[in-house]
Amino acid sequence: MSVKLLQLCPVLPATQTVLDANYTVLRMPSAAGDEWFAEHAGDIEAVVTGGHLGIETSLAERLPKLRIVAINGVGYDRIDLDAMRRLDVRVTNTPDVLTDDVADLAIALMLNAMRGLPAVERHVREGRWPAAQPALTRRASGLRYGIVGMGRIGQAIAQRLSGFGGSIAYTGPSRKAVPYDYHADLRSLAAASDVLFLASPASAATRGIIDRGVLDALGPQGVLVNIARGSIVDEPALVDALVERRLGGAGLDVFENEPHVPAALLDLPHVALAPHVGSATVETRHAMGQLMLDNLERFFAGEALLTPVV
Ligand code: 8YV
Repeated sequence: MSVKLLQLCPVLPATQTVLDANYTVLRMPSAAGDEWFAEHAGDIEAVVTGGHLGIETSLAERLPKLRIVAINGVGYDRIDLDAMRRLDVRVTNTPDVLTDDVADLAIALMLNAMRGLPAVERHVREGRWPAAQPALTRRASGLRYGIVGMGRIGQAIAQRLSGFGGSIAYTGPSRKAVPYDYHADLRSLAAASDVLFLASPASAATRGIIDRGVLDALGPQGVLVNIARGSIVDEPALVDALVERRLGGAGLDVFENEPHVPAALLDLPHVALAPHVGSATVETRHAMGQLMLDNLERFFAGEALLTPVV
């Protein structure tokens, strides 16, 4: 009898094939009631979930044999880690394998917001080139770049930016061994930046830290790029700043209430939007799936986890 595993998010077909071959995979109906829990919950030992999804503590508490939550993603902000420790549940994630793709997307969003690539492409596709040139855009190189969160992804963004000329500075809970200026204070970093990249993990400590004061410090020429989590930003304050042009632009892959994007952002030409696709390449999603599977396999073989969170 194979281990019973509850799958909360879709994975690539190749990953799914391995899951199905090695586990008894269950999915939870959206309206799972007491009957479903009575029939299945008693012997579920593993949960597979996405970084943006996590697992509610109340669900974990209803799975008495749960031993491991394997996240197919790097973020673990949707999981109460203290609760998992209390329930004696291990948690794994998929760091490193997605770093480069997420950093690439951060640069792409900066370029989309500043060079207006979606708009100039529409200009060509809609046959408007023969009649008119598109509006001029803004130079994205040689600027003062600020990075909030100098972890793996922040460092990968900095590496890419080093090819853009200009200067790089960062903030975070502590100074890192990197050759960039450190600002202990987020607002001071924003005031000293033309483009501010958000690459920090989401937590209670980072909720809403990009507030009106930070956005105003970034200012009417400043651009905000967020490839981390929507919760880091006070989203209504961001929308107001963009609509009132107190902020120069934004490139956003993540939002407070995904998949819902504030309607006011949809028509703003100085805003580039993406539907949380930082890690969404075939190569990276395969690597994430494999790392998630490897963690599960090692756990049930009694071996050390490759990328444990808890
Ligand atoms: C994905 C992510 O959206 O890794 C993360 O934390 O947010 C993204 O890679 C997701 O986790 C895929 O399941």
